[in-house]
Amino acid sequence: SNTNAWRNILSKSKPPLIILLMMLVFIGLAGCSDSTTDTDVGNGDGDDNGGTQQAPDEVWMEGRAFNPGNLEVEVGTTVTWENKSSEVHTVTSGSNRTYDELFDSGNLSPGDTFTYTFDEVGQFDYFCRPHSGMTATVTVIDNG
Ligand SMILES: [Cu+2]
Repeated sequence: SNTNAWRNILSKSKPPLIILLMMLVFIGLAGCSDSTTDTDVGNGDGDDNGGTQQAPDEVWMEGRAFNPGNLEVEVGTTVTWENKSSEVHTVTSGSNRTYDELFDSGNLSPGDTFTYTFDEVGQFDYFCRPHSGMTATVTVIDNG
């Protein structure tokens, strides 16, 4: 029967054929499981949903720091902050830990995002209300 024929082939060429079959199965599985693409790169719409690639208009809260600490963007850019840490943070505009009433995210839980559109050129300092060491800057430029 067919089954016996296969059994013969497998037993006569034991290691090579079985290894070849296993490699084919492995390659097939690897080809189907490529799920590393981040659909939010670059559009800054705040729906990153845990993507692993940071877009040029994103600031991540990692540990107790904003990363990057100084983000430079073109005027008109909507910046997205995403809390990648395990603590609550805020994105609160102002220097010397004093709110200047431009933007304030309120409490951002792990995984939460906040967006703000910078319509004017300048340097915009901001800080996190719960963590005294957590300050950063967005520098807005106009390249014409
Ligand atoms: Cu914080």
